[in-house]
Amino acid sequence: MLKKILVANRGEIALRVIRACKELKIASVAVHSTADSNSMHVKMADESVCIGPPKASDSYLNIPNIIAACEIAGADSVHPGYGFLSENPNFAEVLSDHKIIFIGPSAEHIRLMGDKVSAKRTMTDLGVPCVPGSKGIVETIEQAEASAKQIGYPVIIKASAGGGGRGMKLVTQPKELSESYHAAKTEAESAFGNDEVYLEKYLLNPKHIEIQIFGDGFGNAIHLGERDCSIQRRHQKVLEEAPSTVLNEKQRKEIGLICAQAIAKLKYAGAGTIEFLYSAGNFYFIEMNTRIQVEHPITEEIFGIDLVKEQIRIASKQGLSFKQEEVNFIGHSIECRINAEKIPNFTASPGLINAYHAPGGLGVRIDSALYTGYRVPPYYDSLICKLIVHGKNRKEAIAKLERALKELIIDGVDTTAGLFDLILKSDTFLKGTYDIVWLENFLNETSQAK
Ligand code: MV4
Repeated sequence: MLKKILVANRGEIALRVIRACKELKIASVAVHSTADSNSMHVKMADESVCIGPPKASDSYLNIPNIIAACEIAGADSVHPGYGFLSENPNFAEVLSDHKIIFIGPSAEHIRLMGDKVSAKRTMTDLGVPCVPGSKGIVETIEQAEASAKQIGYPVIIKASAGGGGRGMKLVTQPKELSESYHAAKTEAESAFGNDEVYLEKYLLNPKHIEIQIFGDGFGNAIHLGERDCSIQRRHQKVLEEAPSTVLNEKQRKEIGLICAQAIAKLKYAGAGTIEFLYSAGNFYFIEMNTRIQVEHPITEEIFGIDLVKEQIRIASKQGLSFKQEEVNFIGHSIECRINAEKIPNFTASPGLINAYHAPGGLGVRIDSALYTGYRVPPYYDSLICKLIVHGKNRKEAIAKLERALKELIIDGVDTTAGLFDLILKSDTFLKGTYDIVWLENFLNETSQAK
């Protein structure tokens, strides 16, 4: 087993990893910028190392500083959390050069999935259904025209180095293609230093459904069902739930098995998420994330499995603690992401937390690094609290959420918590038939109603 894990992250996910370390009797090392000296993750870890000034590029993203922190603390491994260096193949490589274990997949697998064209080619070859599109990178406008004609409009141009919605261009008619193609390449070059783009059929109003997988690195892999992450605003997820209201047991088993088999064939090691667009009963692969995700708790709640502990087990070459046939999910779980932002424009709202009270009770979980007297710094992600509920069915989960939201107090900064009271009253949400465009339309309608 690993002996000392350095947690290369901050906020609630750093706490999440430290908690897993404590239960596994593994020593934990927090790293922090000078803006985070008073943060909960620093207080909760066994020891801490300052890694630089507030700017993330000088601290949480600074690879030499993090390696130095590992050396100072004598850490044998690093958990990257999500964001920051979690999907940086160079980081995984440098750690391995220093004989430090990266708790995550190999640099090769991170690189393979970070490049969206190679990810799609790999998944296609492994029998995973993908969105119809160009055969690899589109090198010229002539190729783009031929490809778009074959796919059929509307098409979407995506940057191979992009992902998560960055660097995409929707093209509805042939006459718009040339301008969009050149603009997409220029934007991709300046955003990612790589102008490679590819084309896909643009799917209208799909759901975003993702499959949680784990590989042990030796050719064994399992899936832990799906999460419906369709409720989002500007590519930021707002509320996630598991299981999805639109899948039956047969569909779930089928897509889960396809994913697990692909991951096994790759000899992938660690946690991963395979993202699909889901439309008219069909799954279309778009991207794979090679990290633990923000919304992992809803899978933990319904399966009763600690995903971070499984990551640590895999990194210490102990394999998974369970087999596919030994696990099943129970009930329904929902996560609300509460951000320090002011509605309706979602502008950042950092500042002093005057009062904080977390809800509790059966089936209510809070993953947060907040405490009364804490000052939310202006330098990082605005996520300050995840409220997660688990009920025996969706109706009970919704009732618990409604109740828990009433108990939650976050005073001193503006938050997005009020948004969830509105969402929970919507018929479309209650039916579960929402798609990826639903929330933005709903927000426009409700703000007009005022
Ligand atoms: C798409 C799409 C429709 N058709 N690809 C946005 C994030 C990135 N992961 C992929 N995205 C999309 N790709 C095709 N071929 C629509 C989106 C999309 C979306 C996807 C998931 C969640 C929210 C979204 C919001 C707008 C667009």
